[in-house]
Amino acid sequence: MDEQAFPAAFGFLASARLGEGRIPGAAFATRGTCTRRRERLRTQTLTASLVHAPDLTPEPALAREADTAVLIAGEIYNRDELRTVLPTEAGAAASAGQGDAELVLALFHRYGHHAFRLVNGRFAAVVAEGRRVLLATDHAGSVPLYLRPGRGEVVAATEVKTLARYASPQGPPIAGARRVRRMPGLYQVPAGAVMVMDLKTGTTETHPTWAPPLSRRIVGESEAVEAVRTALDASVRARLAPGTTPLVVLSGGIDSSGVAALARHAAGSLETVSMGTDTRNEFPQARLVADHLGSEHGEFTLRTPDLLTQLPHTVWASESHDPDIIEYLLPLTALYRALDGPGRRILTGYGADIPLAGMHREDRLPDLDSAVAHDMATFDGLNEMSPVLSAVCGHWSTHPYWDRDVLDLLVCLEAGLKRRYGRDKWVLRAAMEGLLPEETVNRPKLGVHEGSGTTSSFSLLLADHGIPDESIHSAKRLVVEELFDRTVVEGDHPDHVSTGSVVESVAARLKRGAA
Ligand code: AMP
Ligand code: PCX
Ligand code: MG
Repeated sequence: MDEQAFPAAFGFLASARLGEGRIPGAAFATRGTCTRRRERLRTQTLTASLVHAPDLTPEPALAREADTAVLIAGEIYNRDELRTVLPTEAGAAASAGQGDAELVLALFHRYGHHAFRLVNGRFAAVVAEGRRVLLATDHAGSVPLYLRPGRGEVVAATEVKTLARYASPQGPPIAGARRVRRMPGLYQVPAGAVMVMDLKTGTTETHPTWAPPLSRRIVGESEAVEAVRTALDASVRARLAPGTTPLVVLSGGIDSSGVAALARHAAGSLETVSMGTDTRNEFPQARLVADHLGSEHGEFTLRTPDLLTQLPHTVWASESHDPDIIEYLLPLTALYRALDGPGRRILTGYGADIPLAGMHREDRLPDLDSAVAHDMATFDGLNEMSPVLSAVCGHWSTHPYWDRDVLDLLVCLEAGLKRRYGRDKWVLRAAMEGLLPEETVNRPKLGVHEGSGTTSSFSLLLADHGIPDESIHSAKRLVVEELFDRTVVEGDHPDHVSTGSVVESVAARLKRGAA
């Protein structure tokens, strides 16, 4: 396994405690090796179970100097830029392969909690110093981070299921943090935020480190196209592991095809994989791109009933109970689970439709910008980019469109650049011209849940259980919530939770309610 293919840690369960600490044990959905670590500081002890790729040392995920300790899951994409603001020795130490925790530690010494305003990455981090504990997420909250706050001890984890035993109704309320369904006393750290807690008093402050741009920029066509191509290219390059062949999950739409093209040019080689079901696939469109780029391409087909049996796994991994999001994530879960063999670093086109309003299919610009503003204001807490979705099979996934710089740029482009000449996502399509077949650049694309037939098969399953059309969406919500309660709150393994029986019980409940 190539060392560079993975971050030093995929996730953690950590405790920061005044005095002596106990090392918490954890059952993660993330597949990997668990390593325990303890750092005794002057007034507190930071202990952690880190889950990481087998055969790799998690040491670069931890750093300690005097009375400060840093723990990080995930990775940083603007390392070189960050090093330029550090004193030469700290910059040199951080670049000597000592890892992202070392880099965060050096930034923290210089900027305090404001350090997290500088980082462009996919991470969740804990900093312990004195009697303070800091919990930080990346701008997108793409690695979910949960906590049980308290006086004397704070427990934090990248999977909330590992905190289930810490749930308690007496938990103090916390301003600025989201509560977790049916897990009283547990909270989720907001996207783009650092929470600072005082272990002695139990008080908490939440500082935002990022917010989606609200303003829009008027930019000429060619300048906008060039900026998008440059930003996306840098984002893809930052996500490649040197000396390895990138793997892109390819639907054949412009989003993932654009990532595939840039990855192919940057790395010199490429692997791609597409999935479909027996009711629907986009294999020809993906194959066209794969042939054009000369990638080593794989296809696999899933039977629709087999796809639906994976619903419990999708909820268990993402810890999301939003029915629309679960529908988007279901085919991806199936795809990641079908990629057997050793863990891989995977690039996806996920998320491009949010800043570009790609799902919005009409010409009116006010509605387009309403969709962008709405989606950018509501993504937090949905966990749609959780690394656990692929890490359940030992893979590390990353999403170039939600790179902080790419996202800032795409969101703030005026709506007329997003929908132009009757095309959706025009600026992205124009940026990819010349890199992809003309047909790929111009083709309007279905969402992953449509292209793979997920939406229709989930609806059909509910209809087969006698649920009337007008109740399908609310029934989906009930099914997904029940799956969350079983696999996340109660800790049942998803292999032992049957989608069919949950659907049956929801159908019965709805019938009783209607009677
Ligand atoms: P979409 O909104 O369809 O672009 O879906 C999000 C991302 O998931 C895509 O950009 C691809 O990276 C991936 N994806 C979606 N559908 C498929 C598929 N059928 N096969 C492989 N990857 C897919
Ligand atoms: N997508 C979208 C994102 C789904 C919408 N999420 C949201 N509004 N928070 C994308 O890839 O951008 C599909 C299938 O389309 C997933
Ligand atoms: Mg898309």
